[in-house]
Amino acid sequence: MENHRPFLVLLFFAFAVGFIAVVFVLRWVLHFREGLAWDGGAKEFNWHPLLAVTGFIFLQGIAIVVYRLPWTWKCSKLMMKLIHAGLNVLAFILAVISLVAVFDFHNVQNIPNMYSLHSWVGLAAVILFTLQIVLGVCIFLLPVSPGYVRAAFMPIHVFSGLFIFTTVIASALMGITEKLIFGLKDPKYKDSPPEATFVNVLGLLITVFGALILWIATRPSWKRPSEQL
Ligand code: ASC
Repeated sequence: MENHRPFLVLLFFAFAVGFIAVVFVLRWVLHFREGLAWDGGAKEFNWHPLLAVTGFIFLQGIAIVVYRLPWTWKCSKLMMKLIHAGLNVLAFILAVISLVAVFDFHNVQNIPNMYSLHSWVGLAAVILFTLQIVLGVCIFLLPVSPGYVRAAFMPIHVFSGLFIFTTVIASALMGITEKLIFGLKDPKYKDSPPEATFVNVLGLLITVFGALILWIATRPSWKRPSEQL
């Protein structure tokens, strides 16, 4: 029997840090900002960070490491693929709603779209994620592609998944910084009001969650036994 304890401790830690990040973003929009509504105003914008962190970061991170859970190794491979794909599709849906919220808010308020580096990197990540899901389903889930195609595509799928996840985190850090610079007027960001400190900590939590997921996903000895070859 292998010793799964280091893995389980780290996995629990990753889950806890990701969950706390979601709680932090919820407290940010409800306590420090205007709250949530679909009204074309600031409350509509607030869906953007909430759904991006919950879906595109937390759910995508969990989706990346589901194959590593020892208690799922008895489950069929198809079941695990469906869970991996399902979590990623859910992450995708939340990411798309978060984009609709921000575009709709900009259009109602006459704020230009797609000028910032945050928006370029973030939209690129959504486009690559779409491609990743479509190719992943076609190659690994549908019973159409032969084994050698799956084997050839697997390293690309793994690399692009980790790359997209990392890119989303980079985009979140830029978005957080932008929002603090735009949103904090009196006192300003540079005056370190409580909201600035709180949201800086949110950025750190997201970064630590990303590091833990990348570490867990890249340990060859923590793979599902049938895939350790
Ligand atoms: C799959 C699957 C795997 C890989 C492997 C190619 O669809 O279940 O374990 O692709 O066949 O690396």
